[in-house]
Amino acid sequence: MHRLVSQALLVQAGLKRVRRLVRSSGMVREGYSSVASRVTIGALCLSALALTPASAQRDPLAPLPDQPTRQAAPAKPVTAPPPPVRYQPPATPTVTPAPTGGFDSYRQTLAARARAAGVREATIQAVVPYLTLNSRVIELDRAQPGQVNNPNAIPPFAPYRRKHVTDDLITRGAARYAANYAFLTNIERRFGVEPLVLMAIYGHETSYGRVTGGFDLPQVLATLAYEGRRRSFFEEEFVASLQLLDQGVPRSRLKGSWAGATGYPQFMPSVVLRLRTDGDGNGTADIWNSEADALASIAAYLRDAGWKPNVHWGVPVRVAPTFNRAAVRSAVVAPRCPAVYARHSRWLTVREWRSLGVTPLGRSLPENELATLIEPDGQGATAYLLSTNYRAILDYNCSNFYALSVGVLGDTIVGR
Ligand SMILES: [Ca+2]
Repeated sequence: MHRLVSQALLVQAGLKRVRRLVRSSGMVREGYSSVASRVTIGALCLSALALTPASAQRDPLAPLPDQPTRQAAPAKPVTAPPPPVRYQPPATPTVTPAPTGGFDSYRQTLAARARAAGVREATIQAVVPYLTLNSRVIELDRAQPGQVNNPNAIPPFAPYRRKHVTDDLITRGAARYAANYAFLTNIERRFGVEPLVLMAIYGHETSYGRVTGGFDLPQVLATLAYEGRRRSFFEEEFVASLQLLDQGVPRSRLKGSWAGATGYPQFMPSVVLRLRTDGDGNGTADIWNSEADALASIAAYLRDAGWKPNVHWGVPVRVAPTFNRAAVRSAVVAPRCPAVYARHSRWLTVREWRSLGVTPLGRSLPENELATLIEPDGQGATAYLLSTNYRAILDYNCSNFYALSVGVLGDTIVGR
C-alpha cells in the first residue's frame, strides 16, 4: 500500500511537472535541476568564487552548482507569476557536437532563437554580436563530477555539513531571522512556506547576499550552450536572459555564477522571469538588491514546487539497531535525479516509523504525516525522516547533501 502511495506521489509530481512544462513554454526543457534552478555555493566559497570548481562543495549525487555577485541599482517591476518549469536532468548528460561554423556562426543561431521567442531586435543587436566564449566557464563545467553510480562511493554527510552549516552562517542567519521576524511571518502567511528554510537557502546560496557571482550571464549561457553538454537548456536560459533585458533589467545586473544563476536566490534567468516576487511591496521584484524580494521569491519558488503549509521539512531520528532496512526499501525509480531519490526509503507515516524503531529526536512531525527515511552517514549515525516538503528543497537543488544542510541550518538558526 505504501508503495502505491510512493508511486502516486511520484506520478502526481510527474504530471504537475509536465503541466508546468507545457504551460510555460510548450517545449520540454532539458538541463539539470540544481544549476538549473539556481546555484549552490555556500558560504565557504566566498573567496573561491570564480576559482573553485563547485564540485568541491556539492553532493556528488547531484547535478551542477555554481556561484554568484552583487550588484547595485533597482530592477524593473515584475509581477509574480505562474508556475515554473523544473529541469529534467538527463540521466547521462551528453555533449552535442559543436555547431558547424564555430562560435561566430553560432551567434546567428542564438540570435534566431531569441527572435523566435520575441526578444526585441535592439536587445539582440546590443548583445549577440559582442558575445565571446569564456574558456574559464568551459573549464569549470568540464570539471564537474559525473554521476556516482556506486553507492559505496558516496561520501558521508557529516563533513559536508560541517562546511555548510557553519557558526558564521548560523549567527548571521539568526540575527537576520530575529530582525525580520515580522516580515518573515508575513511571508509565511502569504506563501505557506516556513521562514527558517527561506533563510537557510538564502544563506547557503549566497551567504546572505555576499556572494552572488561576477560572471556575465549572457556570455556564460552562450558559452555553455555552445559547449553543448546541455545545449537546449542553456539556449533557453540565454534567451531568458535577453528577455530580462527586455523587461528593463540593466545589463550590468545580469551577473551570476559560472553556471548562469543570478541574484540573492541564485535563480536561473527563466526562473527569474517566472517567479521573482515583490516582497517589500515597493512595486519592484529586485532579487539582486532586496533581501525581502529575494526571500519572497524563494518562498514563491518553494510554494510552486509543492510546499505543504505547516509541515516541517524533516526531523533527525535515531534508528534502532534491529531495524530491517530491506523491508522499507523503495522500489520506485524517480523520473528525475534518480540517484538522489534512490537514497530515500518508501513512504510510511511517522507513527509507523516509530513502530519500526525509528524515533524522532526532539520535535517530531505529525504522527500521520508521510515521511521517507534517509541515513546519510550510514547505520548507527543520525538519520532523518523527510516530509514531502524536503522534496521542494530538492527541487531547488537536487542534492541530498544540499537539502539536508539547508534543513539543518534552518533548524539551527531558529534553535529548533
Ligand atoms: Ca521589492
